[in-house]
Amino acid sequence: MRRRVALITGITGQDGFYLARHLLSEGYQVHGLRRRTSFNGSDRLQNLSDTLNEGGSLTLHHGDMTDQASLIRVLQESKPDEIYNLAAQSHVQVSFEKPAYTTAVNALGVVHLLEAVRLLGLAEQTRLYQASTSEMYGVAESSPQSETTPFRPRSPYAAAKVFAHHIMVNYREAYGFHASNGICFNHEGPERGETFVSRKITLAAAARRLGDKSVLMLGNLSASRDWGHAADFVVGMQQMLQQPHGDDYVLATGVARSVRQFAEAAFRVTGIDLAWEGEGLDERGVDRKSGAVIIAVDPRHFRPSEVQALIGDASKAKEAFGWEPRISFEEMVREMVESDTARMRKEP
Ligand code: NAP
Ligand code: F7E
Repeated sequence: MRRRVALITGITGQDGFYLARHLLSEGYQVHGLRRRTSFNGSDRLQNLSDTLNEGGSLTLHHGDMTDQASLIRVLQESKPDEIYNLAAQSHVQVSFEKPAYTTAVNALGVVHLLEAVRLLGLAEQTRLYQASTSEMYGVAESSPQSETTPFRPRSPYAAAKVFAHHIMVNYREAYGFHASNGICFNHEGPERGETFVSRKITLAAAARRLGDKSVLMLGNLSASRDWGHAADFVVGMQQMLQQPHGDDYVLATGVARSVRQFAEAAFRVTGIDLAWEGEGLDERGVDRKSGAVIIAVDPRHFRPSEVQALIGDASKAKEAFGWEPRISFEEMVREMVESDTARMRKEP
């Protein structure tokens, strides 16, 4: 039987790593789109090309979502059965600093990809997944959020993703594309980018465990998110493309926690019991035992407009293809702190 062929844009990112690993374990031939950078050695990429590519089933291609010709070339070279569009300028705060670039990649990039598929005549044979996001709900009208909750985006990142979401639906309706949006709530893991709050916290917890006394500076401690593990979410992405028709599905755990609670869980792994003192800009997370200040607030991490709380309802995905997260929040946080500790021990 012919092996299924997948193309993953954003393969060098967190989800790209977990999805490539999952698809390779399912016997896929995997192609990945990567940008040329001056720095050639990210851990994830190294891991992908060394460990995961033992059977020669992984091929990386240079390209960029803003360069449609490069997408056309990669599609011609890979002829995928399934495309997972994970590429994005994915940092919400950075999107306020680079709104036009974020729109070019996250919104227009999706049009470049869809049109390339259409013009190359691949629409019949190729199924598409788009990385939609809970950020699209913004100041959500109701809780928990599902596929029918209206979008009220609060950042250039979210506004661009709303466009991408709708253009996927449009190609489904106009041209019969098998096109699906996975509306993913936050998902983390040891491969998470280091400037997202989860990884910032687990890196700081690991560093303190190894003797570092720096205070961790965070922004909005009250923000609340529905945090799951990326390894669970990529399974749902693949399952969406095995359905008879393209559709939109929420992937979420259904439990929300604050940034404070994330920090408490991470420092607990290292034996520190956090207590909170003061309010607003003067709030501090302190070690209950020693009184040492562990966390403080830096307003530079506040966003011009914030999404205060998100929590998802993934019952449609559960009903359609049995998707449910398997890894608990506590297990995930422990894995992240232990992984960061092990990496720091290796490379002090
Ligand atoms: P990530 O770690 O930031 O990875 C983003 C990927 O996109 C990287 O491989 C990056 O390449 C690539 N990329 C950025 N700009 C590009 C461009 N112009 N052309 C080609 N590739 C480009 O993000 P992630 O956490 O894996 O998220 C994957 C996708 O899911 C993103 O679309 C994100 O917006 C969306 N999403 C994520 C979450 C979450 O909680 N993780 C939730 C909902 C939706 P470099 O390595 O070269 O930077
Ligand atoms: O922020 C607050 C911050 O940057 C989470 C992306 O994958 O998930 C991610 O976007 C919350 C926000 O993730 C800091 O204000 C406090 O309320 O980790 P984050 P995000 O913005 O939720 C969604 C679903 C995506 O689609 C995105 O691609 O934490 N927060 N203090 C902080 N955030 C950061 N980054 N740094 C802080 O110091």
